[in-house]
Amino acid sequence: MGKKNSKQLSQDTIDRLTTNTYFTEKEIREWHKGFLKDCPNGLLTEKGFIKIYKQFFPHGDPTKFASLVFRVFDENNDGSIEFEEFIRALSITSRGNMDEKLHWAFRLYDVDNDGYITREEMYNIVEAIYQMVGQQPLPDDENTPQKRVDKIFNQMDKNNDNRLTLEEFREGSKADPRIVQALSLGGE
Ligand SMILES: [Ca+2]
Ligand SMILES: [Ca+2]
Ligand SMILES: [Ca+2]
Repeated sequence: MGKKNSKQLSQDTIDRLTTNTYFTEKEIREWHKGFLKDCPNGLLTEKGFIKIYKQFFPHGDPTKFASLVFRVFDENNDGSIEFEEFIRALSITSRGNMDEKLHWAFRLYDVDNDGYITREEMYNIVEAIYQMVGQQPLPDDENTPQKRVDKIFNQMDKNNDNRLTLEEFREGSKADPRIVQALSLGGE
């Protein structure tokens, strides 16, 4: 498949998306209209993506978090989100089942894509969430990013090798659903 005109929504694309996502054809067409309104050339750039987040988090700085989420949306790593990538990500984050959401979240946390989440990677995300909501943790706060990460890690890292596999992440998140909730910030 070559690079098609990204502005047009072909029947092929619609069929593929209705098969692979939780959206109906009608919803997909609606989303496409809105997508083109925001991105007239059919491609959502990182800059545009950050701008959308800024509308939702006017009191904080969502730049870092939005950049991290952008990576997960941009499946083919070409530096922009095309409509299909947008819909697939939206389908999982808004309507996906627990396993799909967890797998998606795992990809978000695993920034270097090596199949493991390290403490640093998790710290990175938690810190980005704090920045986004504009919350300044107090030095003695129970909930500083560092303390939260250590707590989550100790709970999840069953074999104590200082990195989380998808399986450890999945089991740990099921035991503590707040982790998944934190991720739907911006999803709904
Ligand atoms: Ca892309
Ligand atoms: Ca990693
Ligand atoms: Ca481990």
